[in-house]
Amino acid sequence: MKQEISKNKTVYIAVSADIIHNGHINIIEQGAKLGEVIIGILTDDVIATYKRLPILDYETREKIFANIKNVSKVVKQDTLSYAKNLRELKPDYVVHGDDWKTGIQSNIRTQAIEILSEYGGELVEVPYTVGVSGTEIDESMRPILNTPDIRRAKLRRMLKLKPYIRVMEASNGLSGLIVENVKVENQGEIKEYDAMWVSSLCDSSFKGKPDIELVDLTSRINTINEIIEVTTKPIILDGDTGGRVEHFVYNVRTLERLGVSAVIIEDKTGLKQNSLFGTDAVQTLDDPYEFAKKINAGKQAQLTRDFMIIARLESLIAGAGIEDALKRAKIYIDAGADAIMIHSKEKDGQEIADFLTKFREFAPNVPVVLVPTSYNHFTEDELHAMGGNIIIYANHLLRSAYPAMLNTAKEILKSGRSKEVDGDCMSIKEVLNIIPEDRV
Ligand code: SPV
Ligand code: MG
Repeated sequence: MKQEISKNKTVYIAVSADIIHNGHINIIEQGAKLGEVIIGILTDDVIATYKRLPILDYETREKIFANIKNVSKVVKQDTLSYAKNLRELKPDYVVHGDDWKTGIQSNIRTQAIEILSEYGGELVEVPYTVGVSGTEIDESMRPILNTPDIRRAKLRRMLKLKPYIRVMEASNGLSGLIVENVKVENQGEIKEYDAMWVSSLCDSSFKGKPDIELVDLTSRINTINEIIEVTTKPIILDGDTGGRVEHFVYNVRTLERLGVSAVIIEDKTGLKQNSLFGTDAVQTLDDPYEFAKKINAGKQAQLTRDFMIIARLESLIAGAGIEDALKRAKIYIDAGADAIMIHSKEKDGQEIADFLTKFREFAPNVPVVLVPTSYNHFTEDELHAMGGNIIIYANHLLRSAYPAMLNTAKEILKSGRSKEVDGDCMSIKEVLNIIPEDRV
């Protein structure tokens, strides 16, 4: 008799389930005792916004779940909140592991309970399956599932799934690890960096060299390899001017092979000077049609669909104005640029805003990269609202590391011993623990 009643009941279980483990199966089994199991699968964009890109895409995860024993139906859950699906499906039960009572998911739980009570539904919490953690399995699998092909494709996947991409400079293995692993919890959301920027300014500065294309590609590739070896996030390379067309085409393939996702090249010629000098240095803009040829040759040379060549407009840096930048943007997009970067060293960000308003009139869907080093009062959300899709913090790890190192060096000199800097330094134990030996 009991069995009969439960047949008419429905049970809703939401999963992201990139990696399926016996914890999921336990919950489905528990759910099946109560009624017909409907699985709500979180969509790729929802997962990408609250944690990392899923390893398996929605379609694959849907197929897998539809074929699991005791699952009657699979539906999309396209928000982190259960609200929409619960109101639509009105399941008799929601089944979830009891691990969501605390932590980041507790708000979602509270809301689900409220909605269930609107129509008399019930939340059933089953004890968390001890000994399996999806997060731990995910973390241990990511380095393995990180072939150059998978890694390279991540940037384009993110561009499709996320409102904007947050990028931080990484200039060696250690700073790569920071960008890879640092997370903060903010209003129920875990925030982390999406990708890494291998800056010419920082790569050169860490080598004690000026940012004038003196550090050659072989050396830049060593840096990239160092980062690639210990991280999984997509890499955007600052490719300076891209050099000669004849060299650029080879370099594109080298970068693709490594698993780099994008190279950004700037439309300057002659001795390259860092853009943040502005017109205090000689900034010579390339002929736009010559630069377009370089972009086009690169696009022809690339072997994969995923790799991106991004055209960086230096008109505002060189004092040539917004109209010049817009004209060039059109030419570079026609030549095949996958995105543009507009750079400015003005503090108020007005010329960036004005450029973007006009740019979006003729290129509504071309991704735009912004590097808000000077106009850093804007939040990411504001930059996104202005038209930015990739936001790069281009040099902040270098800029914070250098003064800290300098201060320590000075204090030891002053004191004639190192005791005074104990408070500024991490302990040796912490150093030894930054990098676990069994990472790979
Ligand atoms: C870099 O990080 O090397 C860049 C950005 O090219 S900027 O320094 O602002 O020119
Ligand atoms: Mg640079």
